[in-house]
Amino acid sequence: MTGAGPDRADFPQMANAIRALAMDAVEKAKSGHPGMPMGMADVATTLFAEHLKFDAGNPDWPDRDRFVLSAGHGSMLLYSLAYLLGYEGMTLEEIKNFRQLGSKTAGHPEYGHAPAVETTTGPLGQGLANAVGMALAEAHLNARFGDDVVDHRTYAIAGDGCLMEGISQEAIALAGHLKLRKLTVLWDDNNISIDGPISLSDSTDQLARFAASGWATTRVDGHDPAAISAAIEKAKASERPTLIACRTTIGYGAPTKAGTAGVHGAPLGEGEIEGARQALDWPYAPFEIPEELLAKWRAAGARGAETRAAWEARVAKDAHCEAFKTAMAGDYAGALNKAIAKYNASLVETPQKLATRKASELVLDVVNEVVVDTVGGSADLTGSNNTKTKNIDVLSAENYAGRYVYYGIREHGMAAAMNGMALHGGVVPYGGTFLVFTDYCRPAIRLSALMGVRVVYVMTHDSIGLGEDGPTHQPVEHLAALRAIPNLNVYRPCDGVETAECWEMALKTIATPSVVALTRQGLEQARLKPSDENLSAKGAYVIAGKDANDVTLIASGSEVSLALKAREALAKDGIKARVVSAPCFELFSMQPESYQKEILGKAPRIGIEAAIRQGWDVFLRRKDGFVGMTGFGASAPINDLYEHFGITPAAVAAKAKRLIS
Ligand SMILES: Cc1ncc(C[n+]2csc(CCOP(=O)(O)OP(=O)(O)O)c2C)c(N)n1
Ligand SMILES: [Mg+2]
Repeated sequence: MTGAGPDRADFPQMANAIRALAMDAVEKAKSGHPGMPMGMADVATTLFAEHLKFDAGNPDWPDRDRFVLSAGHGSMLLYSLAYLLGYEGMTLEEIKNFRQLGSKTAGHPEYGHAPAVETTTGPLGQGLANAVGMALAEAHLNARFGDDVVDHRTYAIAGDGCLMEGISQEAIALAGHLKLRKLTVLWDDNNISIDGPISLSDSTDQLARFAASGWATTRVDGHDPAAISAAIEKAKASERPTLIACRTTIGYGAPTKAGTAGVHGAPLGEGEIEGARQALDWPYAPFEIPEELLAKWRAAGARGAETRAAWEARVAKDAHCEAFKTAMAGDYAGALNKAIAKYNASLVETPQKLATRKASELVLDVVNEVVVDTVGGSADLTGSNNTKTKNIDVLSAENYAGRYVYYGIREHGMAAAMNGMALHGGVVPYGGTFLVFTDYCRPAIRLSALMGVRVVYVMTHDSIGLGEDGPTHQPVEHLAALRAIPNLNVYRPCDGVETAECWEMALKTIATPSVVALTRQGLEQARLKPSDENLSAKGAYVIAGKDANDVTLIASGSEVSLALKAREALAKDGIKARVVSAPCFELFSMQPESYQKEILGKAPRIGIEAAIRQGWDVFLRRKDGFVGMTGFGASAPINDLYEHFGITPAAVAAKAKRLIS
């Protein structure tokens, strides 16, 4: 196993080093959260010095245990650990620059900024659900590649806040159901949140709640390393995920503020820090860590080096070595290119009228064959989202090697778990629900984008085109709301060919998540000519009337065929309309100005989308027109709805005539 670490007798002073750095850094920054790191210092010390499998010299070692600080406000806990353990780049200077522009030590842990930060946390509860995704990815890869290649655990520190957030219920229920035994949650059970004692707002029996979802549970004194260690040891042997309730004192060591909300999120102040130094028997200057103690921490950081080296040697000889490396690299561009081009050529040869959700399923048949590392799923809408292809099995507690997760009616948990899976690496997660319920996923989608991870959100029933289910199910503002998220590509393909192109792009953009918005209703195939190029890759392109210059009709998804019909109607009156298909606004915005100008031309423009106009300024100027929605939809058959809301070829043609007259 891992090499010998420091002696348990050293733990109290090692933990005090975390406390001191947290106090000092928050004081210097004049902002931050000292209470949580001071309270959880003993738990973190015990975990990192005795249990966690990691090598500070190789933070990206694929078989490391994952550690998630779900209570992200306690970021100084993670930064202190990273410095003390000797992660490269996490210097004392960085600690002193806590919360300053350009430092690695941002207010909350930001993925990609600093080593040891496995995920961005801060929005409470997200980290917990990320950890479930990481444990799920581990279980899957372990089943595929065996213990010799993949065999690690996932630990998360969660606070009262994480456990109160609704997402925690989705996450723990999913983890319990899937029996993710290598997942351990260390709950900072300190009875305090910002407004005061937890009794102000909650009286849940958390252990009973977790147990009801199939978890093993235990309670320890979070300031007793022996007890903490024994509980972690027990968790390692458990057949179920484990919750360890760690009873702690927030701001442990602060003479007057410990145990109160006052220590949660503000500097302690000079006098209180002085008192804490005395109470903790910590006679050192601010940011000073005695050399001998630092050496003990550094020894803890190097504990896993031998295990890591042995793993590398073993994996190099393993039969799964190549497949594992391919999975971890996650670059499928070449293989996808060929497969999608071939598939699209077949569609052009035999055009099909398809709902794009069905087209997505057909493309996924191809994708899942070529990209064997996808793990799909849906939040209880498998038959509607068309996310399960015939060639993949169900991933369950009995078959972790499966590639399809029945996430249950847990959109938020699904989205956050997919973030965890993508962060873990080795799998490419995609998952579906109705587009209108992106609202239920939004906090996690935002984090996919902020972190820059490849998650594909398959969002069907993308407009009033879904018909009778009515306005609760008909997205109108969702495309705009999603397009407002930076670093998120929102695709709305118009037919089978574009659907395949959009899927190809979604899988190729490794540092950007994607939403693929798909129709319930059937659409005529709009792309009928062969093309060597992925035309959707530039976000928008001319689909008809390249040389027309009276009016330019720009549409996405289901409205492209409508624009093509309007073009025909206008032609009868001698008006030449160009039609631009715009499957991805974000990719179009990234094109050079010359391309954008060439596509849009100089004529008056009309945007057409069965959604609100907001966000269309990518294409439309003040004087241009828009045909779409201005309010909620209604419950009725699809044709009646399009007629009722005036989204018809005739309405577009009439608007075009007004614009150019
Ligand atoms: C989703 C979300 N809502 C609100 C906040 C603001 N917030 C940060 S910490 C916190 C209290 C958390 O309490 P707890 O987890 O018990 O942390 P402790 O005070 O024990 O450190 C709140 C409300 C947040 N970060 N995320
Ligand atoms: Mg608390």
